[in-house]
Amino acid sequence: MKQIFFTSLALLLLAFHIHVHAAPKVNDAKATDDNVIYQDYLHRDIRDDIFYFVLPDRFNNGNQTNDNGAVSGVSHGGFDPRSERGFHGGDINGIEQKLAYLESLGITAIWMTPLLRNNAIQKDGIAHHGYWIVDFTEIDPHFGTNDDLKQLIDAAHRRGMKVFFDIITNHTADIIRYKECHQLDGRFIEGLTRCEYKPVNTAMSEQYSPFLLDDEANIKTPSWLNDPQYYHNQGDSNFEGESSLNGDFNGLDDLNTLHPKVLSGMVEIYQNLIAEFKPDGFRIDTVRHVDLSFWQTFSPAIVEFAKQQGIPQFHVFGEVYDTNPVNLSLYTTDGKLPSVLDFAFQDVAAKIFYQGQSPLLAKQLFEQDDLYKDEDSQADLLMTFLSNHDMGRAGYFINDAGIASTEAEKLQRSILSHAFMFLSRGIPVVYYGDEQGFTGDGNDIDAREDMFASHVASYNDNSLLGTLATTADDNFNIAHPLYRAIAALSELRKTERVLRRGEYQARFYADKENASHAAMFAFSRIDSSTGEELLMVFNTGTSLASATIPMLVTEVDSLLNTQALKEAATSSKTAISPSQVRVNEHDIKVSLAGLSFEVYRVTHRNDY
Ligand SMILES: [Ca+2]
Ligand SMILES: [Ca+2]
Ligand SMILES: [Ca+2]
Ligand SMILES: [Ca+2]
Repeated sequence: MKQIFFTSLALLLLAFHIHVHAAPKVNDAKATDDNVIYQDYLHRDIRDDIFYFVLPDRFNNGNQTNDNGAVSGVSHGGFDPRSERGFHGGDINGIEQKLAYLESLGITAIWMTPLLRNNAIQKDGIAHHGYWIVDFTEIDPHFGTNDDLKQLIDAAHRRGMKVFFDIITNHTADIIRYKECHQLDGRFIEGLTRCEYKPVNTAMSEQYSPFLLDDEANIKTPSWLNDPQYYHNQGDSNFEGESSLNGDFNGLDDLNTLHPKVLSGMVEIYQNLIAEFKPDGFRIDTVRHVDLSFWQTFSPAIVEFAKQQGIPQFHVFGEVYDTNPVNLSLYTTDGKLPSVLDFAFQDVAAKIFYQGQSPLLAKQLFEQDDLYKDEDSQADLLMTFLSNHDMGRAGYFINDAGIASTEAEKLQRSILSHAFMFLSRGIPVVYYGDEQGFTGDGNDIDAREDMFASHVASYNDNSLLGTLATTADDNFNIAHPLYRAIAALSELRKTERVLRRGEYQARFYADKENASHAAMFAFSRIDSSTGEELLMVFNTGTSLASATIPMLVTEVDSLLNTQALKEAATSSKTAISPSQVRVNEHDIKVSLAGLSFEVYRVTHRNDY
């Protein structure tokens, strides 16, 4: 039998790599196809996209005259660049100015937190995040104008990039008060800080008595939103049971999404936005806090309307904040959403790459992929991510887990988890700032640092991964090792169609957690029509390990590895450790340095 043996000098941690494998083989015809795909945003399949999720307020300030929003009224004020909660000045113009930065990172789709006009200041904070909408037809003046957004979308489209809106149907800003909880001036009755949830499904069920302050009686647009009859009015959610569906999120007015007027009104609101702006898709907020029946009508109505508007690949994905694929998949099947954010993937990636738990978790995750399958959804439409604006960042989870012994190891863990995201099934979503090694102090506002030079003390005292810079500096560094790593992973994903379409197949997971190779795992992506296969091998442990993978192959070519991701970004030449792949009669044996991965193209034996 034919046997091929080759080795590469692979590097441990901060080492420089000498790449002796065959260079990636670029098929010219395929590269041309891919170029067409990546210019043609309108017809590009969503599985070909690479997302960047950004809070516009925290990204780039392109227009300092709008930093305080409207001249007066509820959408005025809140600019406070020293506060984690304040508006910091970033805006739509600012994103447009940085499209080249995103393009060279490999990004093909931008998802922005909501841009519609908000109630700028509420009892528990400031609307820098955009989730407190009062006007569903107009862009918030802190972020720009409707024309600014059209200009951004045009500029993105000229680069072949898609633009996604973050939409909300669950609630509006906190405008409605309850007589039982609030005084006539809107403040809580003395001694109260919230309105206890009143259950609906009991014999004693009752609602609160809603009222509006005189100067806020007509501030919502469209005007039907000002009528309290369209809201649940049951008080504040305690995030459990029925209150999760019917309760107010810290006072945010929870819409009665079972009311036909609310359903048709929300469909109309978002159809109008599609007609006006021609975005490429929606991310839907707080999906599990709205009745499933709402989504069953809303989602097909939106996708169908977008098609009529000439957006054939319009994509919708929901935020179902749940790590159980059984619960997530309920919304892509019964709920008729094309896709959801894959919180289960995030959970598993964090456990394996940040906490050092068993790679068997990945095997178990992917084994549940059939749950997502129906006529219009499947697991490779899931949106995979490692960090977000609510949970916190990869860099924070790595710090918090406490097992990384050096800064270099922390960087390595972030790179490795990003590789896992780009090489797994699903559509990768990079959280803004992760490519600059941002860490954050925790969740929510602690994970929303500025890309421009920040004035927030609690951000600026953080140490970032892969750089000596802090968030007090402007961080659009295209030489940052994470930026470089993500750019290389994006490039491979774009070049290798099988990474976007291939079927997942488990290739190696140790069956004993204490075995010497227990930290290794391997899976393939396979094109079922051509048999083309890429094999991904990961060593999630900190020391050199080997795995014997049962495969009948003649040839194994390396396409990308940890070291190649780092070679351009670091000049130190230390601790060199060999990685090897050897093809045997019935298997291949792969040895990898600690915290590294390698992608191989495998050629099957003819007699296989
Ligand atoms: Ca601004
Ligand atoms: Ca609700
Ligand atoms: Ca309220
Ligand atoms: Ca801090």
